[in-house]
Amino acid sequence: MGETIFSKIIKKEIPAEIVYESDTVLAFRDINPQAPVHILIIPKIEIPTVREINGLEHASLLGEMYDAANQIAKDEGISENGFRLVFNCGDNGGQEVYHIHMHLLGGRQMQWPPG
Ligand code: DGP
Repeated sequence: MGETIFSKIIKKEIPAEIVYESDTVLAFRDINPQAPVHILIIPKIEIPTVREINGLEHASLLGEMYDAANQIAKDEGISENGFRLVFNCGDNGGQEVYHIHMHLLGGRQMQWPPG
């Protein structure tokens, strides 16, 4: 399994603006923000895409990622007005980094459908 830029961020080999960290989850600001608040929430273990997620194995990890998203949304002051959580998967999903990541976007009115 190939190492991604996110593995280097987890190991603190390259810098990122980290906003949340636990033993299993890390969250940092997206380098190319698409909204006033744009944070990536990632597991510390390498899972390339959502396709490799298995409910039995990863349930608690996913729960932690959603807990982190809710906590960060509160910390960033976007919880009450609402926000968007997105996992891109594979080429058609627009995934660029093959280490699963939840995008937390907020601070403006989101549009639908997405591009
Ligand atoms: P996706 O297209 O869903 O794979 O999103 C990947 C996101 O990762 C994209 O919004 C830009 C962000 N990104 C890529 N490289 C870096 C980096 O080195 N640092 C940070 N903070 N974000 C990055």
